[in-house]
Amino acid sequence: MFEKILIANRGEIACRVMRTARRLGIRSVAVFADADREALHVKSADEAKRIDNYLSIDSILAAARASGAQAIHPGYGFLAENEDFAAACAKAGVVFIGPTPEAIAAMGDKSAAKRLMEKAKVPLVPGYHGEDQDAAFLEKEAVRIGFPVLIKPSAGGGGKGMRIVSDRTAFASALEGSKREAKSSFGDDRVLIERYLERPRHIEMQVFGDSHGNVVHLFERDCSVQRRHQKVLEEAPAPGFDSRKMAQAAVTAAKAIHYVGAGTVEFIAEQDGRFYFMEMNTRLQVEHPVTEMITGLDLVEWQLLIASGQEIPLKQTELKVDGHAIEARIYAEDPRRDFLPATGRLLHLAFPRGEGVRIDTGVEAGGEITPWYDPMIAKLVVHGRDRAAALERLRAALADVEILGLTTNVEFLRRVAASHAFSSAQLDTGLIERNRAELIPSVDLEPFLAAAALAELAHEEAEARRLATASGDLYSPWHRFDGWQLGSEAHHDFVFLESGVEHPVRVRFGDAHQGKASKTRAIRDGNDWHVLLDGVYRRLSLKSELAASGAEAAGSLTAPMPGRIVKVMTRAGAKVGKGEALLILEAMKMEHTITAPADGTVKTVHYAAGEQVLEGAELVTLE
Ligand code: MV4
Repeated sequence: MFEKILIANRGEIACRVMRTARRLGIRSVAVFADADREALHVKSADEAKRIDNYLSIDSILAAARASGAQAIHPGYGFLAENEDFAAACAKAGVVFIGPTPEAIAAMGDKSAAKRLMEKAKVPLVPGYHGEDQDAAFLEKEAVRIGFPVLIKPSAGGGGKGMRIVSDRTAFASALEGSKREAKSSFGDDRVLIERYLERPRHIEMQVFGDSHGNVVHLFERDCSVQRRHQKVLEEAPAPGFDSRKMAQAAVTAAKAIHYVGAGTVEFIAEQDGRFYFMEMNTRLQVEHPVTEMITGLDLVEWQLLIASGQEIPLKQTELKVDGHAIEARIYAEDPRRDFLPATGRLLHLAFPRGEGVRIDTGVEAGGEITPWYDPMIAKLVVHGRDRAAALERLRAALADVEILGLTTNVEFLRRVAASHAFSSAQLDTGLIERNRAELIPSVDLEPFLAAAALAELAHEEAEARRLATASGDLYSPWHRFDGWQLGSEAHHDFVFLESGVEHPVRVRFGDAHQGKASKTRAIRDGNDWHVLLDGVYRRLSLKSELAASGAEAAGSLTAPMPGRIVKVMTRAGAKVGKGEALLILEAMKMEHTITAPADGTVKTVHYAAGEQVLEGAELVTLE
């Protein structure tokens, strides 16, 4: 076994790999880009090396050499499925903890992978995945397959460049669109054509191969609950699905390419149970913990054993499913703004603990979610004796997640977990879209405004008390801290901003109403009140304070909120006068004109019309 490994990744998966390494007595080397100097994965490692970025093969191999690591775990994403990286590791004399470059390449090209699988008799969706890319020929193939068909880029995965075509007249332009997108995304415009399945389930099989020719499967995961190819909930086993034939097909697929290491064979399944090979992911997946929970195994340990040349530790007949597991991915994103990634500091972070609950995270309170990397905050994984028990644990655990500082999908996850569709396991890839109204309801801001207003009053009183004590002049009218009870004013007005909308609030003193008690947590950060009320988070900005500080004055050149640039009215080199409109940002269905704060010259325009921007993004640089 290795004595020291380098983890060429960041975030939760880097921390996850290090946990197993530590348990096995293996030293771990973290690598970090400048933005991650203080990150949890750096603190969790035995040593750490700075790299240029997580995609720099040279920089990572230099870190491996300098630290004396014998092997590299790539995690997922970044270089995990990069055959050049796997080959470069071999050339540098470092073990790549994963499959061979040949196996990565065999599955990287989706058309070639399907041809290989066809030869191995793994079931495929009826379609064409040959080399002939002539438009008229492909159209004839589509007619032969039968509409609706799906055009997919050969080089891609994950839905990019895919086009559904419902009849022959729409084929030619859809083909053009798919090829254009494939070319720009993958640098390769070859496509394949398949019959389009309307309501498929996404079911994938976990497999392992070793260098002695053994292959086993670790059962399936149902990942049907997705949103635009982003998985939301994953579970194992797949409810109501007999996976025995799929397991055989997955083992056949892995054997066909002499697969070594952890891999996932992805299928789509029709509601009647028929299934077809989609692609194979040649890495450890984000959702691997659900498999660990139902098998009681550590998949990273298996990866390390296999990479060091050992045999798979168990035979297929020794592998058993115990109970049911569900994973929920907690993201910094705003479901109410079409799941736009959210950025900011995690002001407060509390996760549930307890039997059958596992949290995999790579951040801590005080840490930041930046636009540079994936906005996943944590994976919450639960286990129970059956699906109902696991689901009950999921609901209880999600109710106990507390995150303040930025918008997350936790509320959305709670609603999915509570929905009839998910509870009754009516799983297919359209579950979220079909239930959108139930899953993303509009919310009543009133209790949040009340909580923020009261928190602000208490804050101002405490502040006045502090100033009075500090000044020594307890009688100055500027240093009143007698609150409202003794004061003559009958009310106090505030204006809060939430998602770009103003909300006036009047707090009246003296009226005693019987209210409803709520569990509330509020944190003030700058001019923002971060409020968690009965588990639901909202950020409310004090408008008057904003105006005073000028942070969001008319001339701000950063995006006041996430949105899309609809129009750019200036260009680099242009002389602009104070107040002149520079560009228009659309957010929350409103247009916001960004104007020049002073006379000057435009140095750089950072965005073009149509582009999405994150909150706080610099839009224009003036000089
Ligand atoms: C399909 C399909 C329906 N019919 N292929 C999307 C990404 C890629 N991995 C495969 N995908 C799909 N391929 C045929 N012939 C529907 C999807 C699909 C999907 C698949 C798995 C999980 C979520 C999905 C969401 C939308 C579409």
